[in-house]
Amino acid sequence: MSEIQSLDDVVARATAEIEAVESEPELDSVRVAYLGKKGVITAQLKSIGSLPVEERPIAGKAITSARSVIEKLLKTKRQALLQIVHTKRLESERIDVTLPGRRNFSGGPHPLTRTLMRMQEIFLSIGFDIAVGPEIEDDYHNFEALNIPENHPARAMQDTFYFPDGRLLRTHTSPVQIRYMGTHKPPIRVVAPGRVYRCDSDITHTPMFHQLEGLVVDETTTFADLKGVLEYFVSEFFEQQLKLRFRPSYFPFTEPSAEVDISCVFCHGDGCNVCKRSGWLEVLGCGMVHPALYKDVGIDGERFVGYAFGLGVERFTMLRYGVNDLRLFFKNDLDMLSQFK
Ligand code: 2NM
Repeated sequence: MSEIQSLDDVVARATAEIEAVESEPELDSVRVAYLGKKGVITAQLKSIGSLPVEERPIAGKAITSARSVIEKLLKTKRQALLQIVHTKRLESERIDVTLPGRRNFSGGPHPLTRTLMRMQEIFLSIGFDIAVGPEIEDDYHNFEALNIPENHPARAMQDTFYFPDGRLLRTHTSPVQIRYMGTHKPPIRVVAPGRVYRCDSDITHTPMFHQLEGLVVDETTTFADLKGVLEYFVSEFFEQQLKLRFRPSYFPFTEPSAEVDISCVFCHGDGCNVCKRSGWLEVLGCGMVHPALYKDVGIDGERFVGYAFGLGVERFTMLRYGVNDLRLFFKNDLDMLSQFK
């Protein structure tokens, strides 16, 4: 009877200890204390041998039943502890699926790229080819072949970026057309878009800018053809019927040469701030190809005539999108660029 009473105490103590446990390692030490090799219950079982034979079955039953009660308590507690760990983990890893998603910032072509693509589409649609060439050029293709004399100011160090070996960064895309004439026979219809470089930097000039130049060479090409193509091009580009005004000018590579004004795309000729109340915007240079350019490329200047023109891509982009500062194109300011998507 005394063993049974003390067994009840053991179970009561074990129950209280298991109840108080807060972690699995703690629970394990309680288990060892009661059921381990040197545990309380194990000691009780060992002591059965010293009891009188007739008491042994009763004591054995009582001890094993106490053991199974403790085992059951341990098992239940272990499950409860696992449940707490699980709940805590679910809580900490909770995802609020109602939160708005992270924004996906998508880029787009630079406004100058968009203008270049738009210009090329227009010229492709009227039968022009597109040609590109090196940005590092030699004196021959950039100046000499274009009839630009040795003493011309454009050749000076303060206007052109020279490399120590005499090569240079092209100052216009005309060398592309010189190269094109060397590899293609007339009829020629080609535009050359790309980067060009000049030693110039102020609010209206950047050391690198973009040009698109055109060249047509055929047997019956006239200045009237040039006027027609330019009028079609600028009207398509600005999506409005524009008037053109040709003013006599001079370029070494064309004769005669002209500067081209378009009726103001903002005030349509009435006069505004952009056109300085003149109603006109200067946007192009052009002329009939100087016969000297045909000499080295093997085109017969008696049989063929041609026209050429050149324009600044930045200027066209500013007019089309209403950008009032050239330098905005080169700052990579996302607030500015994201307006062109
Ligand atoms: C201009 C004005 C006039 C031009 C000439 C050529 C070439 F190489 F074919 F002869 N390309 N572009 C030209 C003519 C460019 O820009 C204001």
